[in-house]
Amino acid sequence: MATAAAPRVYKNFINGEWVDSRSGNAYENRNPANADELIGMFVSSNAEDVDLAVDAAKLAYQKWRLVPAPKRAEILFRAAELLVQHKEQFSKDMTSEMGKVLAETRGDVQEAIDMTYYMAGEGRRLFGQTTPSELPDKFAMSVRQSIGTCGLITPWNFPMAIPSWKIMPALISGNTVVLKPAEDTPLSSYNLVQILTDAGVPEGVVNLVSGNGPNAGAPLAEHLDVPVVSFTGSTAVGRLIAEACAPEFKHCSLEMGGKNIIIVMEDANLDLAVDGAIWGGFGTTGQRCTAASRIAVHKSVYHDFISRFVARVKKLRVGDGLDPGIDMGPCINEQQLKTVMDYVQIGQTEGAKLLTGGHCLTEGPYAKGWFHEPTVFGDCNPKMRVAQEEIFGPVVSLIPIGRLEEAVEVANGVPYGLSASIYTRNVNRAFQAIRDLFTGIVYVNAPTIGAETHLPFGGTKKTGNGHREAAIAAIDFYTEWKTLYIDYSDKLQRAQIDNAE
Ligand code: UN1
Repeated sequence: MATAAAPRVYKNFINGEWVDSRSGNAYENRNPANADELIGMFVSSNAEDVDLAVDAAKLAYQKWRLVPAPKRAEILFRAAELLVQHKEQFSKDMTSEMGKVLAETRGDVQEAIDMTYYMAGEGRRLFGQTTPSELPDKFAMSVRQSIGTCGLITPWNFPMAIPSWKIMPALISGNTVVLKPAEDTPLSSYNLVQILTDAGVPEGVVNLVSGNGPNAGAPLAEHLDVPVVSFTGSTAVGRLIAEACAPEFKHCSLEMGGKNIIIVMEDANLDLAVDGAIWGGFGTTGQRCTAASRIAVHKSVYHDFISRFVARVKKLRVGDGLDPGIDMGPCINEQQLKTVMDYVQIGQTEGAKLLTGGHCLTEGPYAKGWFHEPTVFGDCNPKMRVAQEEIFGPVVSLIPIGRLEEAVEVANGVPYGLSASIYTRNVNRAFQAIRDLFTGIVYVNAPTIGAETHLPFGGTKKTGNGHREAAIAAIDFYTEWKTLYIDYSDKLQRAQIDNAE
């Protein structure tokens, strides 16, 4: 009898080599659209593996920090070009392990390309300030300095983009990294690390340990030789990371939950608003921190909006993201599907009106995946759990609103503050909303998703801890300022003291 070929085992990348885990264990990475498809085995790392990776990164840091930033940049430029060459294959790999449709995984790889080019460009900037001293014959300036080894813990919903948001600014600033990618989507990180290596990143500068949070992520966040930790994921895990970082006063950047809103005013272009709500609500199966999970619609256009929106939602084709013509893929795993189903139940119990969807899909082409219908709740009270809590799935809650002030109060009345959007043709209202929405990102006449890599990304309240990713903000996180005073007067000059006396 013929036996199937043994699945490929993907190893850790430590000190420039692909190596087994000390645990001797590996876990399965399966396609969320088809559980029969085994993508590969990935090693289950433990604290010993993390120690080895951190040791390698610590050693490599001594040389890497001295490589001139424009030379570090040349490697990143090469990596960006290699990513361009491999974009199609990496996108297909990503759809297979994560489920989102090919157009979106192409976007994810493109976001990594954009970030890599952008941060490579920073290699010839990394600007500090040069400013007059208050004293004569004295020179004052500030420069950025690298910090050391960065522990990067990344989520499954943007399996290449988000690792690149962390790796590229860390590297261009002169740090070394240990990446612990999400358990569900390690192949995309494997691909990214392979590209960086092919582009010429020296051994030990980029290390990867696959595995789960408690066994691999926690020892990385706690490690005494890791002064910088960046995490994207749930608010609950973010709190654990912050606690792990606190005793050592580590740089700690957290990007966590969202409960983002689209506000549709009575003067909005309704067709445009419906387009935005479909893309914001159901893109990536709603599994984005930036997903539009609430839509507040002015009462005078509420029914018109509902009928157009629900008609469009009903037409969304759910299936395997690699099949052309599919609009929405599966949930990432069984647990996430169960969370979605629980929230559908909660919404109904709370009295929200189920306008379409509401079921998981289990028959025919859906039998082997974690599929759920795109689901819309109408007439939601803003205090309902489905309108307050992050679901991270294809569920949108519609909330009727009156004046803009009320819409802003609803928008701000959640524990999170990542992204918000308003559809209006009234410039005064648009600017009022820009001023009053307390979120890290505001869109006008565009949905809540679609952040670009050269602008700060992050949110207020329980979405973050005051840091931003992407843009120069990321460089600020991965560097320390060093302020320089050079006195060429040849005498003691005392700042703040009256020197004329
Ligand atoms: C995320 O949801 O975790 O703006 C990141 C966007 C994407 C990034 C999303 N560029 O939706």
